[in-house]
Amino acid sequence: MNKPVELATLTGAEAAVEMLKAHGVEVIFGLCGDTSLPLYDALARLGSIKHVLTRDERHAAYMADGYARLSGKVGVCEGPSGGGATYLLPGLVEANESSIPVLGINTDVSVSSRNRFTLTELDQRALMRPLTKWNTVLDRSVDIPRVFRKAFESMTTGRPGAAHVALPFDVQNGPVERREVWADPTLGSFPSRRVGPDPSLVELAAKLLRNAKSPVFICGGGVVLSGAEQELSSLAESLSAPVATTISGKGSIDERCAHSVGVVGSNGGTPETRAVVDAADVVVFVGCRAGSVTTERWRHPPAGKARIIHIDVDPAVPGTNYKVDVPLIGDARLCLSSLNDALEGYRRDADLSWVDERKREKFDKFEALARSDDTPIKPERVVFELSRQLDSDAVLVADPGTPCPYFSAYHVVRGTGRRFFSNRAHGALGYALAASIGAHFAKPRVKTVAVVGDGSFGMCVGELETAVRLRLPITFVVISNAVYGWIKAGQKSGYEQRYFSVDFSVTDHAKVAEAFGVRSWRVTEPGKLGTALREALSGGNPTLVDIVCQPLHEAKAPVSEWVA
Ligand SMILES: Cc1ncc(C[n+]2csc(CCOP(=O)(O)OP(=O)(O)O)c2C)c(N)n1
Repeated sequence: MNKPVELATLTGAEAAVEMLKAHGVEVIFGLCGDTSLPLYDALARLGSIKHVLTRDERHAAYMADGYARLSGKVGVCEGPSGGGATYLLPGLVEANESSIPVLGINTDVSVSSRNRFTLTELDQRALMRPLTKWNTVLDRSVDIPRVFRKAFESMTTGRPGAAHVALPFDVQNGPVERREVWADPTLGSFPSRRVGPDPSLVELAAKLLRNAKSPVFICGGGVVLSGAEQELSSLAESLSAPVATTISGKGSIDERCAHSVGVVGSNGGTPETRAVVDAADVVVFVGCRAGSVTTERWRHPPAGKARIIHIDVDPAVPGTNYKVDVPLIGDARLCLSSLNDALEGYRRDADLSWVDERKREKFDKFEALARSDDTPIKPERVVFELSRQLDSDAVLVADPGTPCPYFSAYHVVRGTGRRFFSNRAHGALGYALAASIGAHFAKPRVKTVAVVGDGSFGMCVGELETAVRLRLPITFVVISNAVYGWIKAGQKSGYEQRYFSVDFSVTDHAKVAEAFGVRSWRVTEPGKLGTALREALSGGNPTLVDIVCQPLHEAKAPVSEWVA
């Protein structure tokens, strides 16, 4: 018997929700609006997808980003037209540039209302085009299934990235044939459809590595994104090669092991880690763009000194910043695995104790500062006290300012995979609090902690309400110094201490958090830090520790340099 017509036809909003479900989406972060009413109604009626109501679309996108980084699945965020789109944008940009698949959905004014001075109308297609990997504004409801398939394929294949879909109000109400609603669910996770390297280039790279005297790996976010940690470790072992990482590459290798160098570059690197890079005669970049921060403006490694093998899934990356001897284009796991095969039976036994000595020098300096009882509390003390209390599987999210370079340098990741991250593409302040909420939804059983500066706190404080409403067991740590410290440190080192418009007034962040219903501590003495953090970390609800800290421009040995 033929099905009744009603059952064979969905509304556009229902089809959009079904397409998300078909790609395995379980949670969406977002904020309601007039143009989103059909979508919300479909989400309510069709069940199964959890909707996390946020207090700002910017943070909805950051939550989707944090969720994607920890779950390995596409993160989805949504908001209404106009301001909802402009507010969603910062998170999509960060995700796109950081190679994280995040789908942004903005509803929009009706197609029939376009170009008539309709409230909230803006050209979402033009707005999002330069900032996402793929985007569109729908004109017809029948295109919804095809558009969602394309968005997921685009986000999770090749170099992952963000996509944006605008759903006009009348498109949400238009018809879609149920039989058109289908998907390849593997496109909901990343990387999907891995591509391997050219075998002849693998042979060339293997030859270079066999002849190398002092090979060094520099790993970016690509290793963790691709899940290539095991292959990296096997290769590093057979070559007895040190493995350095970028900030996003933390988690590529267990930082306690003999091969690990730690983070290099101008944000989290130190002279000791730089020395290991400078000693290389062959540098292997893996899933790393060799950008200004990692290479300290292309000075480490110095151009022309070492031979370069560059592994990246994006063909445009190798050769952009260094003359490359062998480009290996493909998924990091497949490339490293091919190199392991090509080097089978080869073993280069080299003494790595010199790497260990450099690390010891670095951590001796750190510990001298970390044990200091000086007030205001030194950032090193904060890293020391927090790191030692975290379980090895805990997830730490660091904002720019003091948190990112200090935790990158001195928080030792025990184990592999994503246990530490920061928004390294654009480094917008105020990312970590929301990203930690997203991370929690991906891994609810592990402890999640966000460390933010007080400048950052001012940009994300509203989401404390989300954490309280949802009773999320996340600990927020505020490094409080009443200054945009990183910039003031730049004015000190580069502009003869002509401090200008960087100081702001002291806020009691613990009191602010308490007003939201967050259990909080304000710590001014180093001796009380350990207890406060222990109590905060053991809570089953959101907690916040406000730590009055030494500003960066007063630090004797700042961990990083200002590099424009
Ligand atoms: C949205 C945004 N605006 C401006 C900047 C430039 N910026 C980089 S670090 C920094 C200061 C950070 O201040 P705070 O969060 O208080 O941390 P601190 O450096 O004092 O530890 C600023 C303003 C930025 N990264 N993001």
